[in-house]
Amino acid sequence: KTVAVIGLGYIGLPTAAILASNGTRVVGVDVSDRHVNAVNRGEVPFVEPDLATHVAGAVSQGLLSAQKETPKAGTYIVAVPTPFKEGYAADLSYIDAATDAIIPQLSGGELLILESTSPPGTTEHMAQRVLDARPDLSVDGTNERPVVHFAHCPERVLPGRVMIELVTNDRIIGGLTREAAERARDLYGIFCQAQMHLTDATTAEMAKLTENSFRDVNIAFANELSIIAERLGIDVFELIELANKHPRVNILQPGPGVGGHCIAVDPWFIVSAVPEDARLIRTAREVNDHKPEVVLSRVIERADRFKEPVIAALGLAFKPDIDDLRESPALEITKQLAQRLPHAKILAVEPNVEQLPTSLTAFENVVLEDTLAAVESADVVVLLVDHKEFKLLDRAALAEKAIIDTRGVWR
Ligand code: SAJ
Repeated sequence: KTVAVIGLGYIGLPTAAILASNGTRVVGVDVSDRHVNAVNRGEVPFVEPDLATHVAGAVSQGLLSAQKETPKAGTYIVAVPTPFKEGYAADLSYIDAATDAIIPQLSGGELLILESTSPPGTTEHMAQRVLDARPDLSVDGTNERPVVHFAHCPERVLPGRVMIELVTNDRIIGGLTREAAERARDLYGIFCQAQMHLTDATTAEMAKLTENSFRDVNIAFANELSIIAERLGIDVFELIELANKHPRVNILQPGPGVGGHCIAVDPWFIVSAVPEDARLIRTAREVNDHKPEVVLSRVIERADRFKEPVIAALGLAFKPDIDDLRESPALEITKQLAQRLPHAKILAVEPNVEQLPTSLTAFENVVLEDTLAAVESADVVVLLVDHKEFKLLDRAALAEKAIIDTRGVWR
């Protein structure tokens, strides 16, 4: 039976491609012409290692195609964005739109899987939306109506390793009913070689949010330590290294803030679901969101010692050795420097991009520069991302510079 994957983005397309390359007939659905056309040509509209081979192979074998309309299918996998809106509640409008497009295709017996990272209760919300529109169906066979099965199977793959981690990561499968969970397990078993853990849908939703909140809270601890250590005049990286010699201590690394579209977003879904109780999780978010401001004030303090300061800002991406700028604290810091120091010249360095990102082109005092050239002509050097190019930099080039190393790579 056909599997329809709704949303051909960073998660939907790899999932569609790996199902298809294992012999399943898959129809990908997306609102974007660019994505649909690219997939039908056997191409990938973004960068992810090995994905292109899977897509090209599956399309040429006739197992994968893409379209804008939601088809009739045996299984639907919904992998659309869940951004947050004002007040940090999740914006479920993409999930609702995908559900509404599926509803007229249902006749009973189908499996609906929500993969998008979602606040607790979203799978139930989706099921209720279906039942409201289709009182002739049920989720558990009540009154002998035809059953539509619902499950939440959150993705946990790391960008850059998606095609490997889809196969090797354990999977959490939360069903609204046991049968729904078992059906979903059988589907993921087509490509997932790791363990699959069955639970209910709300626990599965929370498990995903918990994993990313765990990381956020632990990074916040490291970021708070970096501020405390500076006040005490000690090196936070040495401090953490020493504390981590304890067999039961494992502190993460401080940095200029937390970026990406997962860890900086998902904890808010817990906070907005239970605002009174999620105190630590909220505080961790605030600590991490405040860190760019702390870095900015250090840089401005140093730059103020020069009449027309030249500042090299090393790194724009949200983490090392990628070109992804989404929610990047490094990008935000560079932009704020340009805005707040109009008399300064900002040399933005990002070895993984070819052009200055559009959010920086509006500033006349910013240019994209090579690592060495930027460092050589700078008065102040601020390291924002631990890219390998920066780790390898000849330390002699840094002599006489005012340095702010947010990642501790030049210690
Ligand atoms: N960071 C630090 N210090 C650290 C570790 C990370 O400052 O010690 C920063 C990074 O620089 C970056 C941010 O945190 O700005 C997030 O990077 P990351 O590598 O921790 O995570 P992501 O956002 O790329 O991917 C996470 C992963 N989740 C976990 O590790 C629990 C991934 O497995 C998830 O699939 C992904 O979120 C997602 O889609 O939810």
